[in-house]
Amino acid sequence: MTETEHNVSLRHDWGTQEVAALFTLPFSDLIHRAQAAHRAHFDANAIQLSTLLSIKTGACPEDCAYCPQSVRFDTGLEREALLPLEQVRDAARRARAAGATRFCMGAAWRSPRDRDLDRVIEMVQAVRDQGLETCVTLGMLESEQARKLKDAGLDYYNHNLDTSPDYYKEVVTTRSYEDRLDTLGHVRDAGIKVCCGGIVGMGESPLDRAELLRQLANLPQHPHSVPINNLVQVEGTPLHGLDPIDPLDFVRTIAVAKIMMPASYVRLSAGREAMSEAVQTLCFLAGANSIFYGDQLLTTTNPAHLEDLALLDKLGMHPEASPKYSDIDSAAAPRPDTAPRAARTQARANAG
Ligand code: SAM
Ligand code: DTB
Ligand code: SF4
Repeated sequence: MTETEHNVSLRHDWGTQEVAALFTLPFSDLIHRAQAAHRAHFDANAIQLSTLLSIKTGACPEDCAYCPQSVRFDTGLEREALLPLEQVRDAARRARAAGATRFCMGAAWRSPRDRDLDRVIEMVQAVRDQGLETCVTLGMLESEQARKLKDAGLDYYNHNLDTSPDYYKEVVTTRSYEDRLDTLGHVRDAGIKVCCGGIVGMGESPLDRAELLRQLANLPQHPHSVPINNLVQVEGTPLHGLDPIDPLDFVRTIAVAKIMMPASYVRLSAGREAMSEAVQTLCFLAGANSIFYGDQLLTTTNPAHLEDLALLDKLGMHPEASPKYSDIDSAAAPRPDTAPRAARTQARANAG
């Protein structure tokens, strides 16, 4: 299917009430609809693996209330300058050896300076050379910067809307929702695939969650990848100490995202460490088909990668093979210590 044909069946005219109504469906009906939407577009047993690396850490001038990297909050985080190229290359090599197919580099900037962008472009090229898809998240971009990244071969740009327009003002004051939408427009116009999602568990209302998803689905194109983060509460940030979201409301958010954007990868993103295997499994049932994979997110921890492989194995699921580099078979990644089941999973993955 071409991109245009593909988009014909996708809706961009969601109304507030109908999205809110999806959230209130009986749980079983909601999951059934999300599974059906998911299976129309994807192998329901394959999970895409993306590994994160913070290439520039801390001392960010923005005031995002959820973020441990803002210079305004005392979170005890040590700032780090832009990493040397060799260190990025090594991390990418390790990620690929562990079975990731995409490598996402994050920088704690409001927006990149041109000389920083040139160094990031070298990193993108080094990561591509390792046979990985590339993603960066560098803050706000001008259109010319987006074009330079496209020319360097960047596959994805991550820039989240984070929450509803109304609630955004409560969480971030140093930039606006419009700023975020402008950057997304530059990325899209440059022909880079968009990775855009948000965070739940920030004290937002159920309507804010519905509105975030409505904003995402009503963009001119659905983001190729939709990360749904569960707030990682870090001491020293203003959002530390909030009541966490009910896990079933988190699952509902994943399911509604999949129903509204069925052809997009919905990523079960930050916050998995605080989730049981059962809740993560419900997220997969609800149509999540991507995870951050590796022991570290940007500045906080993530489940150990062998634990993730063991969970997929237990569920009869498998890592998605690289869509771009056909020589890479993620299912050949190091397996957890469950050889007979692992062998079955791999045989199934290879057959599909
Ligand atoms: N500085 C750039 C920006 O904000 O666009 C890129 C890096 S920023 C850390 C990338 C995304 O990480 C944010 O948009 C937010 O959605 C997510 N994030 C940051 N802190 C988080 C936290 N404590 N829990 C969950 N997600 C978080
Ligand atoms: C996204 O949506 N989540 C990632 C990635 N995009 C850049 C970041 C999660 C950060 C969690 C807190 C931390 O580790 O600093
Ligand atoms: Fe800076 Fe990004 Fe963190 Fe906001 S989310 S404080 S822009 S690193």
